[in-house]
Amino acid sequence: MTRRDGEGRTQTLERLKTQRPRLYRVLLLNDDYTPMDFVVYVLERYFRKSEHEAQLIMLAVHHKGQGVAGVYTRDAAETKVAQVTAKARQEGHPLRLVTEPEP
Ligand code: TYC
Repeated sequence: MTRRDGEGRTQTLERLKTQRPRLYRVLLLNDDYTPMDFVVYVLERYFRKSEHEAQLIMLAVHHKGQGVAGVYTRDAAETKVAQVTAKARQEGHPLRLVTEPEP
């Protein structure tokens, strides 16, 4: 942070609180066509989930319509969406992912 002192000089002041970047959720959206195995594969390979965790998340998305694949800084979240969407299209699946800021 900078401000002017009484003589017009610029002062640099230290910030007392550490700045943390805003975090974004990557949400997986359900659809009727993407195979369950592919969603589990994506969660393991791109979101570093165990097979068990990946199966639980995939089933939650299948039943509830959406679910959190992971939480990242904005750049990392957008990169995950781009990478996974590209892989899904390459394999012919309509899988969709979106990001949303953590409250
Ligand atoms: N609903 C899909 C099916 O029955 C499976 C699925 C799960 C698709 C999660 C997308 O994000 C998703 N094959």
